[in-house]
Amino acid sequence: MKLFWCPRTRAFRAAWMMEELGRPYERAAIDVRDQAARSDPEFRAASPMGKVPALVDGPVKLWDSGAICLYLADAYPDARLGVPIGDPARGAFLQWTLYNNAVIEPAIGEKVDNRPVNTLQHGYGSFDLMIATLTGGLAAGPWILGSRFTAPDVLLGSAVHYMELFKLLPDNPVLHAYAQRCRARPAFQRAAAFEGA
Ligand SMILES: N[C@@H](CCC(=O)N[C@@H](CS)C(=O)NCC(=O)O)C(=O)O
Repeated sequence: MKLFWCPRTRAFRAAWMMEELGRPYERAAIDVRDQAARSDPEFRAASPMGKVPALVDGPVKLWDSGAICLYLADAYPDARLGVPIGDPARGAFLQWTLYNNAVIEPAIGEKVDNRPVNTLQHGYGSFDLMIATLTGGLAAGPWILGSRFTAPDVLLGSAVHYMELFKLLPDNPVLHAYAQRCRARPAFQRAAAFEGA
């Protein structure tokens, strides 16, 4: 597998997921802040929008962090980062895997850009509703599906970690403790080490 990656971007999630997966892969650094690097033909074939992360796995090409996590969890079940079709927990697995890119990210945009709240019209609800819903989901813990760490924890954990870093998290013991649990994982720490390299 080949992961197109750039430090201090959303590619962190995909690198963390690859480290959780524990399979060999190549990490190809693409500086997305540099137009020439973004124009690299091999990269653009993998990522039509010129964004990271992007993953190539044989004939499979994926260019969204949520899709990458979902694909890897399903394609490599031995890693036990997914929930098989037919398992009653599959619904919650899908719901929370999509929650980051569908709800958390646009809700952060609302907060950062100070946009007016319109819970009725905005598909993501609002920043406060996003936080309350995520907190409710993690109340039992320790992970979003309960006792087992799964792919959505990579996406949600990255989001909570970065919200904490950028001081966007309200005083919320459930989410702070979750961020700490995520940071304690060796795979998280390996992916974080790439960021600094
Ligand atoms: N939906 C994508 C968004 C990826 C994305 O926007 N990545 C940014 C870096 S954080 C990027 O590559 N930006 C470069 C550009 O758009 O020119 C995902 O989550 O994978």
